[in-house]
Amino acid sequence: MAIWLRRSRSLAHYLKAEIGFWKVPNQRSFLNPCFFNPEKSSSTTLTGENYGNPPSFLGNSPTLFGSRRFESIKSGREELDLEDENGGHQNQAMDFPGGRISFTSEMKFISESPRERIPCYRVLDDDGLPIMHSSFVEVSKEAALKMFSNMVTLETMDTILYEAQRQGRISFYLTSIGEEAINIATAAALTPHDVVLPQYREPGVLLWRGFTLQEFSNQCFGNKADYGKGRQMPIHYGSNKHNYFTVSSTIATQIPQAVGAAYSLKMDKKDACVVTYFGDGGTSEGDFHAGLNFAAVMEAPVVYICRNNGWAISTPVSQQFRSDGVVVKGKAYGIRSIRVDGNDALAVYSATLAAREMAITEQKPILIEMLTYRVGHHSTSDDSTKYRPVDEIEHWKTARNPISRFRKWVDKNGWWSDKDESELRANVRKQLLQAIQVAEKAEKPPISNLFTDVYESLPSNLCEQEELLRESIKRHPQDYPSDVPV
Ligand SMILES: Cc1ncc(C[n+]2csc(CCOP(=O)(O)OP(=O)(O)O)c2C)c(N)n1
Ligand SMILES: [Mg+2]
Repeated sequence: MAIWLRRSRSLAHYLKAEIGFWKVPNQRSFLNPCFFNPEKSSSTTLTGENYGNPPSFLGNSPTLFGSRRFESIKSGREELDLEDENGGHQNQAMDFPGGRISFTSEMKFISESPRERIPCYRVLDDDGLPIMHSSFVEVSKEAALKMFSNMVTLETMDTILYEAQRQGRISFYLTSIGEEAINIATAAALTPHDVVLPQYREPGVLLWRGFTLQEFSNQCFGNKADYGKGRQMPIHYGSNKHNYFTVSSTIATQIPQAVGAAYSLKMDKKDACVVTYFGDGGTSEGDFHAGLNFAAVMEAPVVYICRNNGWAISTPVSQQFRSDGVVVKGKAYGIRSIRVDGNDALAVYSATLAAREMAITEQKPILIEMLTYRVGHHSTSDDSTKYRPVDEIEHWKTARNPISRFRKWVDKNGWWSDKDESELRANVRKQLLQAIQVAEKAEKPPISNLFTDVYESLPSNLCEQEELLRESIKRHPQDYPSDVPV
């Protein structure tokens, strides 16, 4: 009996730790239809006024998830003498630096490939129908239409600026096609105070925050109005006003940087978190591992959003890791994690909203692995048909398209028509073409800008380089763009 009681107590503890994953404060559950079922929910509606505000469904106290610091930090020789299953006595647990660990007499290696893979949270099926009993945050008509319009705008911007590169008008471009739901629905779940450290395939977050088509075009054309003063390649957007760090092509550098930014929010007791994005390829960098470990140990409020789109340029995920994707790596670092269908805007939105709330109220990192697919080539410097089947691309472009799936759901609610859509597309196209014309004609930043903004006073080697550049332009004017003021 004593043994049964002891075992049932540890079972209860286990359940609290593991199944607690599904619990929220005051015994409210993620699965409780009062909080997520669209028919019954009222408190979790995303309205035009409150989108971006913290949801009330998580309350203010910590959730009962299993993540915790392990109980004991006593280093120790102390071993606890406990009764075993067979009624015998043996040393069953010891205090070890970092926490208590139980003993087992079974020599058992942890399997490298569990039979069941971590399931993927989704709300809408491929036909845009809510899946029975799915738990999600209701979205108002106004907010849903803003999300949908932003996804269409992003797709249109990508199509036109990609063409502009093909016409030789800009030097480089990279699309987010196929990943519009991750871009827009994560942005919709954040507040403008949340600090974003992007990789490079997330311009939709800036779009959602109000960065204009003119501002996107100015950056791509590197003109005088570009906030980076024309010193970066196209698509390296950044905006102080929008709390969006400038894109850095060096893969994964933003992941540990996000911990520092989040720790500063923590010290200032801000009601905000840091959100950092990266691709599956980013997780193959050491920075990913250092960053996650650092965030977990420092309890930094950062939401890690991995866009697992199957490819890192031409390297498929199967050549990057043998683990069950990225989500399982969170657990290894002591980070609460979830796998989400990245092409289902409602699932992306709900999971990000919950992750943000937990990161802030509990002051700890959260990892979301979004499963998606890079429908476009890696960039204008790539031809992905050389290394992956066209059928695969086509399948994701059509059957698993995130915009059309969300459109079907919006349609079913009676909120949208074909006429609305063609008007929207025509309008965005017209605005963007105008923005491109303006950006193309605008003056370029002067050559002197190449040397400013790093050092307070220019060091001698840079003075020398500037002189050499100016001499070279004088001697070979035909080799330098005539529209850049010298
Ligand atoms: C440190 C570093 N290594 C390599 C590269 C070259 N590179 C640019 S993008 C990329 C692939 C990144 O893939 P992923 O993180 O999955 O993002 P995706 O392009 O799929 O969105 C690589 C290897 C780089 N920019 N920086
Ligand atoms: Mg990738």
